[in-house]
Amino acid sequence: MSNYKRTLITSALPYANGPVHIGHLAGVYVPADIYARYLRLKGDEVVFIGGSDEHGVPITLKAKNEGITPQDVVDKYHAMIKDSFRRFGISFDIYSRTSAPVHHKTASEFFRKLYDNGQFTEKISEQYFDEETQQFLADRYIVGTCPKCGFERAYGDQCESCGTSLSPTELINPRSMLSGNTPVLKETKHWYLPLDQYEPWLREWILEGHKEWKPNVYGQCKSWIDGGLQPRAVTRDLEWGVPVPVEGAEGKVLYVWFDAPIGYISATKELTPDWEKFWKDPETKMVHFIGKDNIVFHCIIFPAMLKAEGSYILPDNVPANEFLNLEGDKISTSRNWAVWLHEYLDEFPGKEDVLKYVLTANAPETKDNDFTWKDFQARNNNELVAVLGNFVNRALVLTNKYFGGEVPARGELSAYDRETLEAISQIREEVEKSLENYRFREALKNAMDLARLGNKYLADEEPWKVIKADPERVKTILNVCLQVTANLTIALEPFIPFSMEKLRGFLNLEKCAWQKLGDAGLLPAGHRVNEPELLFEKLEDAVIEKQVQKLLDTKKANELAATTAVPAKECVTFDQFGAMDIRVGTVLEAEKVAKTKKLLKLKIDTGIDKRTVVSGIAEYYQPEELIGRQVCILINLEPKPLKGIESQGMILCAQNADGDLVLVSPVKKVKEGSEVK
Ligand code: B3M
Ligand code: ZN
Repeated sequence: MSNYKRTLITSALPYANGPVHIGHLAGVYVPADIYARYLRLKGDEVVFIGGSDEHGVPITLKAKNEGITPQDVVDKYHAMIKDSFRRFGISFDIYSRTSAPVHHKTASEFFRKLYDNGQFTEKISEQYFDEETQQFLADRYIVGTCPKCGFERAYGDQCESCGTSLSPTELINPRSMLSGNTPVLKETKHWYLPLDQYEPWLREWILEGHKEWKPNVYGQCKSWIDGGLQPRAVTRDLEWGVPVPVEGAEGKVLYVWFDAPIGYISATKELTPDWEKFWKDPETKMVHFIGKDNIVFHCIIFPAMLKAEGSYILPDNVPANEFLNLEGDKISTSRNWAVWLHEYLDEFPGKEDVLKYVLTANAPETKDNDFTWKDFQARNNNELVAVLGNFVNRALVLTNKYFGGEVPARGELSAYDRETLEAISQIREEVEKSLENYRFREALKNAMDLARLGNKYLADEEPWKVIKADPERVKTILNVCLQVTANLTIALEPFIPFSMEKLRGFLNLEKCAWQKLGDAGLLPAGHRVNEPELLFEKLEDAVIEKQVQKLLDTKKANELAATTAVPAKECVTFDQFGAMDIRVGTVLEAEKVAKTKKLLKLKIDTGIDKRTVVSGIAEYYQPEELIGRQVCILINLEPKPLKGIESQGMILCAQNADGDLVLVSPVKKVKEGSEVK
């Protein structure tokens, strides 16, 4: 199958309008990184391309919301994203950005070539225009009422309440987000890529030629193609982006989805003067790692662009992943429902590999999956610590203890020894097959199975018991264990590289080529190993609970933000209001009312008298913290017995939308008995 000479790996360019989270990692960067590391270990020629997508409405909207320029936005997030990837160990050969001059030039020339060759159609259409700001409005700059569900803040391209995708002219009562005015329709000229003309070719190339693509990818392509492809506008009336390099196109830029994938080409150019062999030689295998929402752009639109240009290769595969959810809910930047990479790196220093491991073991390869902190803890404690870490640690500790750190020679082999050595010799084929087919979770499981086998072998053979009676036998056992360990440094290298580097340090072993995997003599007898440290640490409940609590707080904050105030009550007269006698008082005593959860008994100095009030605030305030506090009290409310205590008035509280009660107090101290009116 593979007569390719080299591989070009691209990973989707994240929008530089926010930090990256575990969804990005699991969907795109972790699998792409595994693949790149695997190929490099094999000695293949490979480039792994990444970069920030710095154009498009997501950037300009963020800038508008924060009152800064688009350049400020992309500078901030590009630096942040790049740094997080570096710390996490995503092994890009280059991490570039689409605001780079080389990209503007490359994208501009690409467009111009298609334009000169007559590959675009021109069309004049009516689009919304804001007369006050003198601008055409991108879809996301128009809000209005959704024609389907009546939601009043639907965007020009989608209603976020009911999910319907819309076009701006479908909105009822459209308003410009820039000025708030009603926009007018105005004619504007744009350039279109006539995708309809590429349909027969796409059908042939994908539906006939790439039946091996993942079912989710192939299926989406098929439904797009079967649904009938329409000409697609590749220019926009916007200021931020790559200017359209055509006379009479002032105030227009390339559509972000036209320029962004060209970013892969620009980044390769920035990386090496020899970039053309990666993009124009049919012996290069190009693979795009992306999330499922990007499939149409990478399988249909970008290939049609490359085909139109004529000198570029096409992707060999597009192993797009489904989505990762977080604790049962869709990851969302706007709702802050995410585990942010930069926060993880700060909160779990030295545990980059743990996250990589968990995201791979639970990768959303064939369906959406869920990340939970409990699963994260379980996989760390039960797999990385209890299996892998435990096994290699015991093998190394015992070798140091019994043989002064020298790898002992194998003697006569038992059937169990042979079986274990046999597993070593088979591991490469298994892991390789999964990796070559982009089944990364299966590949990781296969590699971990070798650790499981080693761990079981060691536990079954019990060298710590055998050592007294038969030290010769222990030599064989530990030799077998050490060969398994050495092989693990290769098999797991693409997945958990930081830990395998550490392990090679303990083994005193150089990094081995992938082809060495399966060799049961990686560590010759007499080779000296070092004293090991722990490879992984157990994660305690408290650490995990803290993360879960953080998410619960987010959920609560979101719920609160989404609530609306209860409707206003009917009018009262001044007399009715004046009839209520509200005073400021000071709490003198406070205690819980026995056998109740909610009630506190308070003694209040009202300035007129000292009276007892029973108040339902025990779940929100401790008695001690109330003493000396000023409160507002309705003193002419009819007395009422509560749990056998006569309550003489009512303490005023604000009730939060989530039900929490908060005492209302004067903002500075006033004399007891002061009227509240
Ligand atoms: N920035 C969209 C996204 O983050 C986009 C990917 C571009 S890849 C060329 O989903
Ligand atoms: Zn709607």
